[in-house]
Amino acid sequence: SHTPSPHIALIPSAGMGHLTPFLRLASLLLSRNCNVTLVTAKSTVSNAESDHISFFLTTHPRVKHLEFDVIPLHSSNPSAQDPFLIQYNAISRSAHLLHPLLSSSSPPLSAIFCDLLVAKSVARISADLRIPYYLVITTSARFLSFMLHLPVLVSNPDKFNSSIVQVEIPGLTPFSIASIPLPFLNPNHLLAASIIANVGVVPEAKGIMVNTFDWFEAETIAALNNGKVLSNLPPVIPIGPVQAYELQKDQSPYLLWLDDQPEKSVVYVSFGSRTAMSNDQIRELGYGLDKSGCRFLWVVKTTKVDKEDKAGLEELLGESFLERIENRGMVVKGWVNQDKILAHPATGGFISHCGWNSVTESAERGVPVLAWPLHGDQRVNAEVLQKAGLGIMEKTWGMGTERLVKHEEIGKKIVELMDDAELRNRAKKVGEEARKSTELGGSSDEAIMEIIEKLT
Ligand code: BUP
Repeated sequence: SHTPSPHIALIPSAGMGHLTPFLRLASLLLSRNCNVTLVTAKSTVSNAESDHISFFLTTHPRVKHLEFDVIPLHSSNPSAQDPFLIQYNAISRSAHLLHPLLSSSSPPLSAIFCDLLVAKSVARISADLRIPYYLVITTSARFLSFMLHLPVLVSNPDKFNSSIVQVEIPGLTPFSIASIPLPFLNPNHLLAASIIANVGVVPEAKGIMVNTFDWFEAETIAALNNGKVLSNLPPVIPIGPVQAYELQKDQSPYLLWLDDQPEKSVVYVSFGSRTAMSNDQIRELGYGLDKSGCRFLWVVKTTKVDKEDKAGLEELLGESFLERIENRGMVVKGWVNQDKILAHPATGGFISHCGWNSVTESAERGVPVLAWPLHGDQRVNAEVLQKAGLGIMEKTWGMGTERLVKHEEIGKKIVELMDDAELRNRAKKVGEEARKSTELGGSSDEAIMEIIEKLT
């Protein structure tokens, strides 16, 4: 007999960090014979998002696409400056508009998989239409624990303010205050407010899928699942690292350049799709890369949204810099295929802001990381990867320190990253464990199959 395939709606939030794992999951579900509807906001913040959505739909013609308008934010809130935060908030406030779209889906939906930032509206729709919903978490299980506790923390300002040393969450190793994003200490901040508004409905979800893997965050996942962190949570299900879908053959100059470099000799440098460093820090980083004597592939980003701005590299770094590094380094602006870079045999290290996708991608490829977290969940993520043996971090750099890091120290740390054979072996082991969990019969693979079977 023929069992009908489940039909799943996927609802991501804004920014590449949120969109990417949803597109990968969509591709995975298709390969497991599910019908998939992708639901996105009509306008995106970055070109990167709209380009990736169009490309994904072209290469996955079986996916249906629904778009919805977002209600613009009128706010004098000082945190309403960051275009991504504005969009998170707008999507969160507009998701109820999806009700008619989702209720008329054909074939009828079997489940909704959504981002935490739209959970509140989705929970209502899910209850009303009697369709189960699952959360898809795009950050670490450890940062998830922190977000789940945020309402409790902010209701107790005596224990949650910038003068405390650490934040305690039941069942978990305490968080140092330096790893907590300062905006979260203010419940009126747009991001904190959006999270607090949505975590209340988490217990109504059928499950919480996290783009992590059991081996990588075993203690945290166990604590979440045995009721230590919160007593009323649905199952927390590690399903990662969710893999990149096959892209076209890529002949980009930076990949051809990598082809010519010796094995594991290149340090790849990128701070993600929504973080720009100060010009002074970019300059020090450039000189630090030069000083290290290592080969490098450096993605420079001087603006928050997209990277195709024209601000000259020569102006920023000096003509002599670009001449000096000519045979040893490659500097790029614009979008690169990070997954291909990390998978390339010439890549031997990664200087990363530790956005969670970047962390899971280096885990999967077993590439050692020099963590340089800048904001948000990044420092918590950096601690996770450090603990798992995937990389190193200098605590006085980046988030929570507001210090200009000088090129001498940067150069030294890069050498440490690239020359440490033990670190390289540990990272390789992480890669093996990551791939074990996603291969047929691995923990993440089985978890996904179990969810699909329940929906069939
Ligand atoms: Br930039 C850039 N190419 O040039 P994160 C990013 N990526 O493939 P973020 C590229 O975008 P948040 C580029 O591989 C990863 O999958 C990268 O997500 C890819 O950081 C994704 O690493 C970026 O989570 O988002 O973008 O700062 O902080 O919201 O997690």
